Amino acid sequence: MSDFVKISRDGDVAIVTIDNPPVNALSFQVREPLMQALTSMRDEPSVAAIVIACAGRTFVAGADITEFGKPMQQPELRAILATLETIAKPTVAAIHGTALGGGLELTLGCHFRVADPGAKLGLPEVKLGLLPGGGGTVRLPRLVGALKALKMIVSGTPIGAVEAHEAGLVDAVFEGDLTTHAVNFAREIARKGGPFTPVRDRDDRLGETDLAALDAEAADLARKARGLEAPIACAQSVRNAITLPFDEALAAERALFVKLVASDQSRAQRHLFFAEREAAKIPGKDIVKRRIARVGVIGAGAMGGGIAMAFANGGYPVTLLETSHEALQRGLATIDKNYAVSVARGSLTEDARRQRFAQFKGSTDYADLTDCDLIVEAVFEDMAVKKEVFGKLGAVAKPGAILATNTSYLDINEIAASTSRPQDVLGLHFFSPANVMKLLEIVRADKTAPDALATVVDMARRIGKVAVVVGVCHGFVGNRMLAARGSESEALLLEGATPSQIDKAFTDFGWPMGPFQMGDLAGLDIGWRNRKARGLTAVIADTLCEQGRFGQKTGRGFYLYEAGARTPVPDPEVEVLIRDKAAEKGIAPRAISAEEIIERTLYPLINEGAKILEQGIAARASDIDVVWVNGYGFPIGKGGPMFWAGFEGAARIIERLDHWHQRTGKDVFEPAPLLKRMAETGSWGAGG
Ligand code: 3H9
Repeated sequence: MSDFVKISRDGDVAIVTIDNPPVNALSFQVREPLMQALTSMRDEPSVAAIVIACAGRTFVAGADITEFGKPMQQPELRAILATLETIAKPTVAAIHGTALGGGLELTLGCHFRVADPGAKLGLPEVKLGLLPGGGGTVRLPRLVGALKALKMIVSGTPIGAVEAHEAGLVDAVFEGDLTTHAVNFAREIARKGGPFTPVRDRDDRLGETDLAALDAEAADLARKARGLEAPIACAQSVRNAITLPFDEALAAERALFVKLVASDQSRAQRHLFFAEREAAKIPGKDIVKRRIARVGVIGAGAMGGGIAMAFANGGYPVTLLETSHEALQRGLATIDKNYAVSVARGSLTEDARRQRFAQFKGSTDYADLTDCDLIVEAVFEDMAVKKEVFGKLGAVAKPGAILATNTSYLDINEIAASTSRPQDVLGLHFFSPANVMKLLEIVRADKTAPDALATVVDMARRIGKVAVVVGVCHGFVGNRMLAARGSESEALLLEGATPSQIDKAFTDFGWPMGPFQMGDLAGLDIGWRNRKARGLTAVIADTLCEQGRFGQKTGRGFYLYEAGARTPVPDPEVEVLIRDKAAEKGIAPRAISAEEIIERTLYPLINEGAKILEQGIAARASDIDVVWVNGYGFPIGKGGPMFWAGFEGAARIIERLDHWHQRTGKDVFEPAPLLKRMAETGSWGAGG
């Protein structure tokens, strides 16, 4: 017996309970006593069957991720599974909460699996840049078929208990006390008598595999992997399960796992796993939070509508405010249409659609916001307009209501000063489309009260957002760094690169799209307006906007778009424009390599990140990574810009920045002191 694994008895059934809060990860401290418990119960004549269960809120949620990259202490999970498979008495896993990764693999070493109706089962290793390394790719296809296993393993998305039951992964789903049901199930099976076939020897479902269909699916997945190695290794390993004898397939899976666990991509993805959880931690965690029962959203345009949907999806009733009845009806109709699309795609049931839509109350009267506990404005990005809104909110909102602005750039301290209650004001910077994008920059203004901040950090989790707390500056973390990237993308055009050449360097690097495709998608007029307000220029982008080329919405931007299509088509007119503007500035075009494109655009971005850290706008380097991966599509396999800087080496980054600084004299190239310290110490400091 140990603190982490306990054995109890219910008559002739032994219950082995794992108790390693918070998620029962299979740490060394669990594996050792678990192995002992299983061998002793195997050899105990008075035991007819064994149930493996977990204490606390979940079944085993996987291997202990913190152990990866360190020498693995014995026994490993593989050895536990091999021992489980020597047990002739029935073994039953009782699954509640989540059985993930090594947790699900542990259940696959059992003869049977029973589950609570709310349980979720999956192999999410791919999200950590890994493949299941405890036999999951070889055993799961034996229960659910190769195609279903491939989809589960390559997506990493868990399935519910009912689906798992239908698929053959779970043998029974029980309402009520799961351990009692599992014990009765085990006893009944033992009474009927064996032999009981371990999953490794069940190959009845392997014969049904259509290898051509499997290969087609794997090829499609490889195409979508965008340079990530893990999804391809997952697909290869599932194929091995079909084409190789069990032990050979298992050995091949192990070899792939060992290679991946040591890879930069997996290190990067594991960094992100912990970075996301770290980002949600703010000082004063035990602070008493305010209650949010109803949310108000001002503005029912694309942004406000998306924000309102995000809240409704998280279960909050929403009051949606517009200036006119027509605008309100238009906004509500768009929301309704968006939900209908989700129903048509099968991601939402008709019932859920009705429930979500019923959360909305429309209004054109500020007085209707008096019962809201959190009010988010998403009106026009203009300081005077925002101040007017906050002035009205100061008058109508109930005492203690949190007043949030969705501004992307404006000074929230100035906005807060326009109310009589600056302690209640903060920024909630959603990313478009707000009901889809995971990132939420929570902006703490100088006078924001700690309990207001803590309340919205909790709220963010409830609506499924990855929250990062940032400070006030122009563009906060994400857009401020984006500006550094943008100015160099434009400079590269003038020096001889084309938009498609730059965008291709980005997609080859692993981004979903390059800066010009992204600009066209978001609308070039947004940046144009913002530059004009600040007296800045971007000669190519400004000229395109002057010509009414705002991007996809006008069918023309840096690229051409056929009616209704989103595929960018290079436009010779734009290339002529770029060369003309370069000639006007006396810049002779030169050949520019993909390597230079990446370094010229991303090194200044990292440099800006270092300045942001120095100024305390972000608390940790890893927070900046979370912003870039979740809000801007920075490739997960590189871990975010600040983590990737570690791969590149700060000394090299400084050397290139110095070089360009001498050539251009631009501030963006002036290396931040923190970057220099990174070069000396190899760390950004906290969260690096
Ligand atoms: C694997 O299994 C490999 C095998 O195939 C092969 C082995 C040979 N390890 O997310 P939360 C911590 S790979 C260590 O906030 P929730 C987490 O950091 C693994 N720590 O809770 C946090 O710590 P803190 C495959 C872990 O309720 C705390 O637990 N499995 C692990 O929102 C609470 O986490 C996965 O990838 C872990 N495995 O969500 C599943 N998991 O409080 C990973 C969590 O100090 N886990 N922690 O910040 C999850 O997806 C979610 O944690 C879960 C709970 C859904 C379980």
